[in-house]
Amino acid sequence: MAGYPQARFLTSANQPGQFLPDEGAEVAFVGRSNAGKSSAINAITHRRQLARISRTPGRTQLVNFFHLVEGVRLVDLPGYGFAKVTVAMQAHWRQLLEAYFQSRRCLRGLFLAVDSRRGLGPMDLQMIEWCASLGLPVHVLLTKADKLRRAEMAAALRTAVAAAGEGVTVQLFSATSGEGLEAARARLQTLLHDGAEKKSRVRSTGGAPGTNAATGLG
Ligand SMILES: Nc1nc2c(ncn2[C@@H]2O[C@H](COP(=O)(O)OP(=O)(O)O)[C@@H](O)[C@H]2O)c(=O)[nH]1
Ligand SMILES: [Mg+2]
Repeated sequence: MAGYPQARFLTSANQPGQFLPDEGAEVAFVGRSNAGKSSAINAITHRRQLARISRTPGRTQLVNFFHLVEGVRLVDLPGYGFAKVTVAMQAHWRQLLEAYFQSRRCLRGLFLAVDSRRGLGPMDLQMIEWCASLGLPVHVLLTKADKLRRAEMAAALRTAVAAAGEGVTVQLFSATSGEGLEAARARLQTLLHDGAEKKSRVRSTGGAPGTNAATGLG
């Protein structure tokens, strides 16, 4: 498969009012800052330009929408774990993510990018828990697998599968080597076609992860 030749950047949102109309289907990418989200979107779509856009400083704190095919979008959500973040920025990020997750009936699932060398951190686990409470499927990409030896890859996968828990799918991925690329595209297609159809998502959840002071955005 050659990717998504029609993929293109649509818009960035800094507040819920700027989200695109809630129609069709979308899958959102989330993870720590630098985990490899933008590179994964680039590799999966096979469009270099997209990753460059979502790496542009200033856009990393925004919700970036990409057209994939007719009626279908990818969404690059602002990353977490960045050290230099003010309390005001954290509050803004939480509010933006909560609004996004709670308002998008078109959201079919989440791709969670996790650096395969670091494994799942507390924020990743909170994100998984939060999605479970919303009935949203999560697929973990263990990124930068090209940095690991085969045995290390197997160990990283085992550890992540155990940490992520039931109902979460996990795979090794490398935007550089193409490892896991077809598996990721297949999972994306499955989510877009069979993912959670949100009728009325629970509103009274614990809210977005990131309440602890050590949590930065990126
Ligand atoms: N070796 C390697 N480096 C990667 C890979 N994916 C991303 N990176 C690097 O990791 C850094 C962060 O990637 P980026 O996609 O911008 O992460 P984001 O902040 O989650 O969007 C960049 O320097 C990338 O070149 C990969 O598969 N292999
Ligand atoms: Mg990025």
